[in-house]
Amino acid sequence: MSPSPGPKATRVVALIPAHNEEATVFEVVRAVRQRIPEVVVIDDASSDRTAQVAREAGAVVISHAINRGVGAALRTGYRYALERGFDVIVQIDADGQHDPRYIPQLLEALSEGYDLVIGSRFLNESYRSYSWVRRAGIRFFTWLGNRLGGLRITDITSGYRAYKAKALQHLGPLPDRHWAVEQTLEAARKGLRIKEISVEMPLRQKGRSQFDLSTFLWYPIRVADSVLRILLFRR
Ligand SMILES: Nc1nc2c(ncn2[C@@H]2O[C@H](COP(=O)(O)OP(=O)(O)OP(=O)(O)O)[C@@H](O)[C@H]2O)c(=O)[nH]1
Ligand SMILES: [Mg+2]
Repeated sequence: MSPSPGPKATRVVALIPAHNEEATVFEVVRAVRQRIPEVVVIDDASSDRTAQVAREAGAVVISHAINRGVGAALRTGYRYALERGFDVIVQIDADGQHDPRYIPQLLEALSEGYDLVIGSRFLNESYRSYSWVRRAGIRFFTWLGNRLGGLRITDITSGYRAYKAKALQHLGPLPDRHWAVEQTLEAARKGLRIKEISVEMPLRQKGRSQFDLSTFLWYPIRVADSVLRILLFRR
């Protein structure tokens, strides 16, 4: 008689959205691979050597033909992870702001029963290095998400997250940009269990931020659009 199979091992994948991050992506991929061997970099049509450098560091690289934004890059990554049957997805930026040493804590919180774990810079002092405009924006959108989603979180815009695939597959597709408020609100309204952990998140040292004047001006409009869409159409 053949032995009965043991419990199925949890398959974890790390997704790293990247746009022109050749200065940091090698180190990030290397450090993530020490904790999660399967790393996928979604190269959002970088014009520098991001894709080559990520491949040299051992990541699978999926390249967009044109630049579409962080949310679109994540959409590509989620599809990859769900189609291949991964159980857990860890999401981490390519610019070095998200220290991979927090990965075990994110995974630990998932195994405690949470569906979505968010790394918060507001549970420690690192939020202080951000400009007041950015802090005020994060605080406002977090307040809005808490009010509308019945949550008690502190950093709704953080992109450092971990998900159970079973939970993620219930969420609708992300918008191309400014995806975080929409995703968190939808997750809350669909009853996903959400937890934050404290993550130190220094300012980006290299490369170029997604935030420029036009991003700042569009941000509230895009978020308002997302919030309305969730409230009206996604239940
Ligand atoms: N800037 C930018 N980043 C993208 C894009 N697509 C994917 N990314 C990646 O998405 C992640 C988050 O983007 P960031 O520009 O770091 O956004 P942020 O952390 O909110 O902003 P900073 O604190 O200024 O770095 C990074 O790993 C980027 O490389 C894009 O179209 N533009
Ligand atoms: Mg960043």
